Amino acid sequence: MLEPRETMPDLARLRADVCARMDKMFEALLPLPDAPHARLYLAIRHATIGGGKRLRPLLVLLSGRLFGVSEDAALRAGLAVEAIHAHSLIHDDLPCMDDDDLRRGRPTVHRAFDEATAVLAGDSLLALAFEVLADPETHPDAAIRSELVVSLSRAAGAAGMAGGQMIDISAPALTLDLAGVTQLQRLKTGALLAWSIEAGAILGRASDSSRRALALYANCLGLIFQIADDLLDHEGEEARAGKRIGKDAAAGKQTFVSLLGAEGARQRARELLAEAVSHLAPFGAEAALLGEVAEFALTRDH
Ligand code: GRG
Repeated sequence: MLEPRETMPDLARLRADVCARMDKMFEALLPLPDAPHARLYLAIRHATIGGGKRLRPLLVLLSGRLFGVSEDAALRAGLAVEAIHAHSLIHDDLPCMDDDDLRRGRPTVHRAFDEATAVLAGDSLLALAFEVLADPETHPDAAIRSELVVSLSRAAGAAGMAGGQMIDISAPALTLDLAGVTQLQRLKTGALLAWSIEAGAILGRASDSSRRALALYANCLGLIFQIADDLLDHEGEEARAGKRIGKDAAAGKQTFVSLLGAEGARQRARELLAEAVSHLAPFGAEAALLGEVAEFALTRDH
């Protein structure tokens, strides 16, 4: 059990608990088979266990708490989005995309294993996400499970994250302006973060007005998260980030930092933080930790 909200005001501690729970859940779902394809399981475990900030499951949990959603249900939906996130990182690191050797301070999956295994590990995680969501253990009501599956499919697919990745790949040739970069990041990074917040509302049968307020908060959060990512890519440390930095400039991509300057981007993120918190007003003190997540998204160092 995670500690109850009353004794757990500290976001860092709650996040550490979510990290531990995610590791345990992935361990339980991915036992190593005594079979010829055990290598695939090793690769998936490499990508999912023992790393990452687990921001997306944390968001499902905090959003779900606003509507009385059980921890178990929220963390199952959180695991589903974390599986898709891991799929996207494995595929993004491949030589045909970003060609990276380091992720979360460890060799990327195609480096630790090989390219074909990395493609299959990413594919398997995409499938695992929907297996978990569609399981009655996630929610007894099939209509709720179906809404989770449909909305996550949209967030991950061509109209969401994968579409954003397509624009990103084309970005050096497109010379995007601020509206273009915002649109790219809303899809590539924002769609899964927004789904994480929406998932808590779906599980808790939240009202339309609550969903609208959370969607506005999510939009700000996604942009804050991406501006922080751009700043880390611009001025962070590789050892701390656990991944190669300075990639965007080297690839000739437009980012919030290249368009606004580092200080301008930081200022824009601070404005978005104030706006994000304002959208949480209808939920009162119950939503304080979501406000802290938005602050963490900006001040994080990796
Ligand atoms: C390959 C379909 C496909 C999509 C790839 C999300 C994505 C699209 C690529 C990831 C590349 C990247 C570094 C994007 C910037 C924002 C981002 C998603 C950063 C990583 O997310 P964190 O910081 O990672 O939450 P951790 O390691 O903490 O889980």
